[in-house]
Amino acid sequence: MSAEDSVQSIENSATEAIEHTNSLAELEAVKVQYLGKNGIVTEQLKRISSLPAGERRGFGQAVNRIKVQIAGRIQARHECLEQVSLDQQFRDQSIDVTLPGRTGTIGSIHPISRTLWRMEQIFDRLGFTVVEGPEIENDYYNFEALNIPANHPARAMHDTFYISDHVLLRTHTSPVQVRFMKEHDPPVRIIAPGKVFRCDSDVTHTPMFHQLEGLSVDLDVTFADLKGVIIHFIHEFFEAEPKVRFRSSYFPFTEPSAEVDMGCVFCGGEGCRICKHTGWVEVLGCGMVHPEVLKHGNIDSDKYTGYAFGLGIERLTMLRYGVSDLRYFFNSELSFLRQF
Ligand code: 2NM
Repeated sequence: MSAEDSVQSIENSATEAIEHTNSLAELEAVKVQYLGKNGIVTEQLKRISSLPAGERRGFGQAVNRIKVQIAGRIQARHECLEQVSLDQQFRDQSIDVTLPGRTGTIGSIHPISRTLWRMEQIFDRLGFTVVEGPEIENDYYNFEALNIPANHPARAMHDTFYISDHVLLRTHTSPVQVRFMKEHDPPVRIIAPGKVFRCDSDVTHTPMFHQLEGLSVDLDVTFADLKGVIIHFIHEFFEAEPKVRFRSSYFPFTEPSAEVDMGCVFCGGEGCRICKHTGWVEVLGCGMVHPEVLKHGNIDSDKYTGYAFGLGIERLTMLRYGVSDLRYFFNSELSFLRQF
């Protein structure tokens, strides 16, 4: 093989090696192999001085020509591979603007709060104002002012959480209403919602639950007014017009007293588990405020009359949303809460 031919074959093999590289590292290795300090082309350049004088020029030119050629091909391949790796990097790091964004987790309103707000809206439209008061009470406001005598069963230790001799957790929100009556002359038209506490815990009772009590005191307030407000409330709250009945009952703080039932909204009165096959479900208690209670509220019971009512918010929420177990309201199960 002539010297020129062997130089040409170096160029050919270099070209092939360059074209077969698939990464910048592979290309760098080829570059070292041919153009490095001990590379194939470099070795040829070193040979020049040992050649006969007549061959040096032609051989030198040939080697230098392939050196420039190979360097140019390496450069071109370098740019190509760099572009490929850049494209890959862009693909890997690209942002898909069609993906849904990362949102924060949004909470929801607890069903008890929802129901309370609903009730407040309904009573607000009827002219009632929301009043709040302490959850820690004394026995005067929780019992005595409400005409619950010392020997009444509701006073027994097993119903009331006592903090000390005369201090306790309120068992109903009525003390709020007594406090309000003491400070305001009639007309009084208030609702008192909030937490109440009873030492009672089983499948249908929790030691803390929520109540809403209403009170209206004015001249000539009658049981008919009470009936009108209660029936209207039930129709609004359930967004239906079930039958409503007032059943004679007893509370120490009202006389006369009644418990209110409505036609079962689940079976339409046919009878089901919810209404224990009676067709009726109990909704609330109410009555005409006992004169003794008005007196404790500094209200002249010869001049004024009033009605009052009390309802359990958990119970009405269960009826309204068809919740089967009271404990769902308290165990913070997200799959339950997210439905509201
Ligand atoms: C009920 C039933 C009947 C009631 C009475 C009073 C007050 F303070 F005015 F005397 N507030 N709420 C009452 C009356 C509550 O709950 C079943």
